[in-house]
Amino acid sequence: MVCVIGLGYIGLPTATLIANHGIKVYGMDKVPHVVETINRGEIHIVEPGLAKLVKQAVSSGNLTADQEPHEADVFILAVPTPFKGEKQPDLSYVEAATREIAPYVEEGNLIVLESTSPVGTTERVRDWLYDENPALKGKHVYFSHCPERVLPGKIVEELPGNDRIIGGVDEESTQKTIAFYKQFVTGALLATDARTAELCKLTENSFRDVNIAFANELSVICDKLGIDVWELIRLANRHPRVNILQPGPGVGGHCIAVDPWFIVDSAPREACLIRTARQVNDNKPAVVMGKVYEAAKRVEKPVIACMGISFKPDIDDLRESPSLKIVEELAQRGVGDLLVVEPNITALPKSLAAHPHVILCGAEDALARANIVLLLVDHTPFKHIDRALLADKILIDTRGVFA
Ligand code: SAJ
Repeated sequence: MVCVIGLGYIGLPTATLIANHGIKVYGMDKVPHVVETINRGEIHIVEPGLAKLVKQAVSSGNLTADQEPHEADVFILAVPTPFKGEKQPDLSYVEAATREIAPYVEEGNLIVLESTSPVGTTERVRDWLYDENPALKGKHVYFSHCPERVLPGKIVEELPGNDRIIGGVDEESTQKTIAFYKQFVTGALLATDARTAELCKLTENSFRDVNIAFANELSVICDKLGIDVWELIRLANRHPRVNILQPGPGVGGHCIAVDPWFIVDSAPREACLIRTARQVNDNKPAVVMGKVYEAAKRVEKPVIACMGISFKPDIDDLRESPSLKIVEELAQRGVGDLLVVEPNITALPKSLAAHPHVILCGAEDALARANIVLLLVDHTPFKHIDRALLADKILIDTRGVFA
């Protein structure tokens, strides 16, 4: 029996995968709507292919959701780890979840932390658990970190297939966790200790952030020097050992823009490159807005087609989206009429909906009316736009779709 705490983007697919391997799973979430939706066999998040699997898991009787935890052999913590204040990790959800399961934990149980966490968190989970349930002290309870590594949009494929890092607070915990994940993960299960596993996950996302920052910095340098950054990167990447990522309007989502700060917080003096990369990426929306203000000065009545507001292509996810942030600021500053084209949503988010100069419209309509085209997200349909429609417009292409 398994109890999964937190039924969001990671907890729900994980609970579902395990349940569909014939193991009884109790999913726990504090939000009544989430629990009710899942118990109807439906989902509350957007993730391709997941709905069918949840339906299967619930109708088989192997997946049940509840607002309370449940006794189990294995407890998986999949709760958010955002940051607070001056970019410090907020572990309050992990601590609350640990204290909540404590009365249900028995000798021999395994507690797995999947949430992306700063170094030392798995050990803190152990300490919080013993603090809440002192009767367990001296008995064998196992604790591991097994960080989630799936790409939103590809979770169904990546969850069973990706290799996993498994780090216990001791060797027995590591081995017990590997034996558990073997039942439903086909990727390799790589053993280490808890602290290395924690830093490994943070390292993966920081690696990506630093590399995106390199591309973003190049785009700013190229603007200054009058060079086409897309051509530059294409050419440089023909070197056998160069592989530059793509510049954009900034880095969005919950992970890459957050996790590097956990390293900076743990080693503030040492993590210079990682901190600078974060700053470069966080500054990119301002660079894009500067270009829009310049363009707006050159036309009498600016009408701006804002192409895409999600945080990455071909999804409807607007969370921590730099593109959305740019459009919100342009709206607040009253730069002109904003025609938002976002093929993956049917209504504008609240932050834009009430604004008199912002409307959601189709690509054709927007391109017909705009004098400035601001390409923010490389959605697939945008790649097929007839270039002739852009001929008389000022084009600001943050993604190189038209390059
Ligand atoms: N981006 C660029 N240029 C690029 C690649 C990405 O600007 O060349 C931007 C995207 O537009 C987006 C942001 O970076 O705004 C992040 O997108 P992403 O697709 O790179 O990653 P996420 O945030 O959806 O998922 C990441 C993944 N981590 C890595 O690839 C190392 C995923 O495997 C993790 O599980 C996930 O974070 C997580 O939950 O931590």
